Formats: sequence, C-alpha cells, structure tokens
Amino acid sequence: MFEFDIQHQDGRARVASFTTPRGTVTTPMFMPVGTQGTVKGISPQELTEIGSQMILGNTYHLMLRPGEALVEAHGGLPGFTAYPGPFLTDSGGFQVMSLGHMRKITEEGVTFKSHLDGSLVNLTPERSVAVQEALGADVIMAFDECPPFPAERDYIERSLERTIRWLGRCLEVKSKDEQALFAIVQGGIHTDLRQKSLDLTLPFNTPGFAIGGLAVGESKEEMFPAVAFTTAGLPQTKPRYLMGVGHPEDLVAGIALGVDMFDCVYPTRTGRFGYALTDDGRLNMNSSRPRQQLEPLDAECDCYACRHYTRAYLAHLIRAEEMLGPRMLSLHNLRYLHRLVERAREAIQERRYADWAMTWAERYFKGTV
Ligand code: PRF
Ligand code: ZN
Repeated sequence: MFEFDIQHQDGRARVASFTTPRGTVTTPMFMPVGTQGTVKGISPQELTEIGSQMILGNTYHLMLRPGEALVEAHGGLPGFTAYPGPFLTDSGGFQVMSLGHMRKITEEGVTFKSHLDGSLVNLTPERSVAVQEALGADVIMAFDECPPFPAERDYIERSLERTIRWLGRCLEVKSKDEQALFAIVQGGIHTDLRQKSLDLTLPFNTPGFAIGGLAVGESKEEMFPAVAFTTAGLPQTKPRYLMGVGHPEDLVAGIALGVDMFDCVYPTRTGRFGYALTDDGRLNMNSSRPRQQLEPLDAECDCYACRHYTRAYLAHLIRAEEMLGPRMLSLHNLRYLHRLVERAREAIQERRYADWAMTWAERYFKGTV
C-alpha cells in the first residue's frame, strides 16, 4: 500500500513516487505545515493549485485543541480540514519539548503542562499512536525524543536508546494498515551516535525513515555532515524525511544528499513577517523600495499573487496591515518551494543536478535583500 518507486537517480539525489492510500506523491517534495489543522491563511483549494502534495498535522496541538475525538468525528483530518490529503502527522514529542511547560521525561513518556490552559497532560508512545490513528493521516510518526542543542553526548545516547524502545511500543499498538509509521533516527550531530541509532532503528523495517534531532540550533556546518552520514546509512528503497528543515538552500543541499521529504514553517512564517522568497534571495517587503515597484513579486513565479499583483500593491497591503498581504506572501513562498523541488526533480531526471544546484546557489546567494 505504501510503494516507494525510484524513477531517476543522479548521484545520491533521486526522484521517486510514493503511493499512499490518499494518493501518489512525487518526491523530493516539500510539505506545508498545518499545525492546527490549517496551513496558516491558505485554503485547501489554494494548496492544491500551488502543487502541495502532502500536508503536515500535529498530534500535540490537535490533541489539546480541539481534541482528536472531534477530528475523528469528521472522518479524520481530510474531513475536518476539507483538504483531501494525503496527510502526515508528527508524533508530538518534539512539540512538547518546544512548547510545553514543566515537562518531565520518563521511560513511560512525557508529562507536561499544556501551553493553552496549564493543565497536566501525559503523552506516551501508546497515546501518540492512538491520537494519530484518530487524526487519520496516511503517514504517522514514531514518538521520539529530540534532545535540545547543545546537549551532553551521554544524554543524547540515553535518549536515542529510549527512542528505540518507544518505537517498539508504537509499533506494538499500531492497528491500522492504511497508515504507514515512519521511524525517526536521532543521535544529534555525533556520527557514532547516528550510527548507533541507525543500527537499532533499521531492523524495525518501517516503510520510511525520518532524520530527527537536527535544525535545533546547531550550525549548518554541523547539520549537513549529520544528514549526509544518516542518508548514507538508510536503505535506498525507502523514503527519507528530514524533519523541520526547509530553507531553500537546505532543500537544495538535502536533495543532493538523498533526502526525499521536507517540512518547515519557514515559508509561511517568513511570509507573515513580510518576506518573499525568490531566486535572487529573500525580498524584504517591509522596506521602502518595493513600495514603488510596479513589477510582480517574482517574475518567474506562476502563483496567484505574482500573476495579479505588483510589489507596490503587496507592500501597501503589508504596511496597512491588511490580511491579504501576509496571505499572499505565504502563498507565494509555498509555491516558490514547490517550484524549487519541481526544478530539482527535473534536473535529477536529466542528470544535471549538481550543475543546476550550483547555478541556483550562485544566484540565490548574490541576493537582493
Ligand atoms: N522529532 C519529531 N519531530 C520533529 C523533529 C524531531 O526530531 C524535528 C527536528 N528538527 C522537527 N520536528 N518527532
Ligand atoms: Zn509567486
């Protein structure tokens, strides 16, 4: 049911089709983040139009509000959100660590105070899987621990061992064949710990593998070697998902290293802050220059904002704090990342990925900002 079919390969980069119950997606792909059951400001119709393939949902947020039972009463995330899917849900552990208060981690799971009302909540591998089964995504994630950066090597090691035991507990209670559970490789930026995590994770033979524990504050000089090491140790024949990573240059480099799936709040968040992604770098729409520019945000983009509006109009919307402004910048930024991976796939198909990536980077880092 979850076939992963590699169609083209160029170095370590690959183009594949990944079949899920709610449709087949083409990788490498970027997944917009819909934390609260919505990609902030963007309708399902718009997501479909800009080429989104799979949307992310969050166990942590949805179990606290509105509660997974209400989502389940709608037939899961597709019914609740009116986005037909496919969906992927994260398991909650990472969000507990970044949002929950007074969290306590034990072998059993995590206890934390809700960021909404301060109530005490328990999240265990079993509960995470139960919530994710109620949310009904096509791909669900193992309940893991993502240590903060920096953390003691010793702590990272004990934590990755616990993550393996939690993976076993997740698979033990998982009951729906129409959902694929991806394991998450941890180990921080230490190659020997990444190897240990790989050695302990691979035998579970899950239908896909995620690379967790990165993009948590380490430098890119530390992150990319860990990505390269981990993808090299993962099976060729299964999808690889680099969690929470999604600056344009990270996609271009990650794809070169054999990553298939990415997610990040970056395009929507930076859009809400008034920044637009282009091949010439990130454009600051809060500055005075765009206010007089009659050209589109990005002449090469085919999104609704670029087809209909001038930079001057969009800059006006942002300055006037009109909600269409952040909405259109979010829409454009998502389309930019979808177009970026589309171009990457084309380059892989034509076996010119390194050339394309270098040409892209040269222009992007010349920048306009
Ligand atoms: N684990 C989970 N979700 C995540 C991460 C992780 O390590 C990251 C790390 N950047 C983002 N989202 N479960
Ligand atoms: Zn655009």
